[in-house]
Amino acid sequence: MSKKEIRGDLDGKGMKISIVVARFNEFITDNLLKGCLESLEMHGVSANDIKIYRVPGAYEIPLVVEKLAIQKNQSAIIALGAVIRGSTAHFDYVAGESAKIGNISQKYLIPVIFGVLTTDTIEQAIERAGTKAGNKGFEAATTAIEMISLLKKIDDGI
Ligand code: INI
Repeated sequence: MSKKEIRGDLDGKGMKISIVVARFNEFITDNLLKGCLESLEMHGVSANDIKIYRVPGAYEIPLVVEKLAIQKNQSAIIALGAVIRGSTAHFDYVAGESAKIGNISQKYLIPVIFGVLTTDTIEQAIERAGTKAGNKGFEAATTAIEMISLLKKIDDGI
């Protein structure tokens, strides 16, 4: 029996991307945004097709993501934030709320990518924002492009 494996490509030409980025822990989220934009540019997404929405903290991300998803005019939405347990008494609430974007993705059938760091320490967050452990923002953008492409293939009956 022949098997067919389908995966998304990494050609971002023509894709329209919205980025929702939290200002809280801005020294981290700025680096996530930098990595995210680097990946989008590297994969051919036009600067004219990128919109950046700033929100106060990760807790506010889902509302703006849902507001954008409802418009149905974006290829994907990328959420960027940094929730650090060490300095957050209500870590679980903030991190848990930000993760609700998964439900929005499924409700509106649009890739919503979780580029929110949830770490125990500031050091871990720094590592994942472009130093030792890659850049989660870069990964989020690459994932967005791959998922847009994969969904399109399904739409095209591939
Ligand atoms: N928001 C974050 O994005 N990261 C955090 O680590 C954080 N801490 O530490 O509390 C944080 N809090 C703010 C929160 O996201 C809301 O903006 C605030 O509670 C107002 O609704």
